[in-house]
Amino acid sequence: MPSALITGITGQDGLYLAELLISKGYDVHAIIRGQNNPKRELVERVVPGVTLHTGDLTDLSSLMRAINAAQPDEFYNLGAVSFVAYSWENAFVTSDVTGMGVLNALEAVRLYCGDDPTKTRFYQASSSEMFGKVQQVPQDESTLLWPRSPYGVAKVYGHYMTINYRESYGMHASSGILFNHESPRRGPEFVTRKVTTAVARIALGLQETIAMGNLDAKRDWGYAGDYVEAMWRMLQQDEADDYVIATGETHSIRDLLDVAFRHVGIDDWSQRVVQDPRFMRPAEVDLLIGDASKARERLGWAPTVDFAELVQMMVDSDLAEQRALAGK
Ligand code: NDP
Ligand code: GDR
Repeated sequence: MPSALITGITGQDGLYLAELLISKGYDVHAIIRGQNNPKRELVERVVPGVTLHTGDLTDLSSLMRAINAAQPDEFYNLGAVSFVAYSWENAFVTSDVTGMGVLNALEAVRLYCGDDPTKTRFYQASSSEMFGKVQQVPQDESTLLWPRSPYGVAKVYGHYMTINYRESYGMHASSGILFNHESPRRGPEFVTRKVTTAVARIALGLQETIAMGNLDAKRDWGYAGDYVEAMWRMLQQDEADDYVIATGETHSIRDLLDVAFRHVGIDDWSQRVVQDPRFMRPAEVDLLIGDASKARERLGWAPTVDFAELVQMMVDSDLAEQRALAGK
């Protein structure tokens, strides 16, 4: 039975990846942070077969303890401080966890592997935020990186450190440059979930308006369930490498609002959305659109859910959740 160790199990991707690996017959272990993590119960309910180890990406010895206990064939490093807006106000902790945490994870795997550097295969959750002020459209694995936030800078560090460990020690370390991916499990602070929750509440008469930042930014949004499949496929290759994972389509925040409001029968949302400078960023990533040709050719990977389906799936899920919360 193959085994895997995941960081970031309480996040969106951690849960989908754990479900995928369990369905493939893996013995799944995960690192959970904190003395009394409020999301432990969620993890135990959704993926009861996962063995949880207490640990933190900033604490190398805790990672070593977990890896020695789990003896994983595959290590997926999904843990991060991942909210871009938060990273300006908390740049140090973002750098520590999202940047230096990758070094700790690589080092834990390297030490565990001993004389056989490929004993445990490593996945790093890199991000399209590394492209930032984009130097090429669409973006692929060779596009120059130009991060625009402390989060983006920390991800660049983790990305190059992963490549460096592959080149220096011969580790099977791959980096997935994933574009935005969403689902009903997306954290409420991210724009898709913020919009779908608010639209559901407006449709149910629980809320009047939604306060938003920049409506002109464009993102390449895919479905998280598809993207964790790509992570797994990367670690099944003979050679480790870096891959862009994206849909190849881009949409603005306005398009997101259009699809979400239309799904609940509201065609004109202009009176429902107020612009709030609190949600504007010091430096914006204006346009992301990925070219995932390499992943399509080498991994046989393709997205299965399009933008409208994704947004509608999230609105439907939020309608059900908000109805239940309101007792409607
Ligand atoms: P989430 O924000 O949903 O989850 C982040 C996870 O990291 C949580 O489980 C959190 O645990 C954990 N974490 C935070 N701090 C630490 C720490 N000090 N030590 C260990 N774990 C920690 O992220 P997603 O699931 O959306 O994303 C997964 C990864 O992929 C992240 O690295 C993200 O940056 C990256 N990524 C995400 C994309 C997306 O569109 N979703 C696109 C590209 C990259 P806790 O509950 O304890 O806070
Ligand atoms: P992003 O995701 O920064 O791309 O990072 P987010 O959903 O937070 O923002 C996307 C775009 O929407 C604009 N925006 C708003 N964003 C939020 N959160 N709230 C608002 O009210 C709002 N109004 C407009 C933003 O300015 C931005 O342009 C996500 C994270 O998951 C990262 O961890 C990951 O690496 C990248 O995706 C790829």
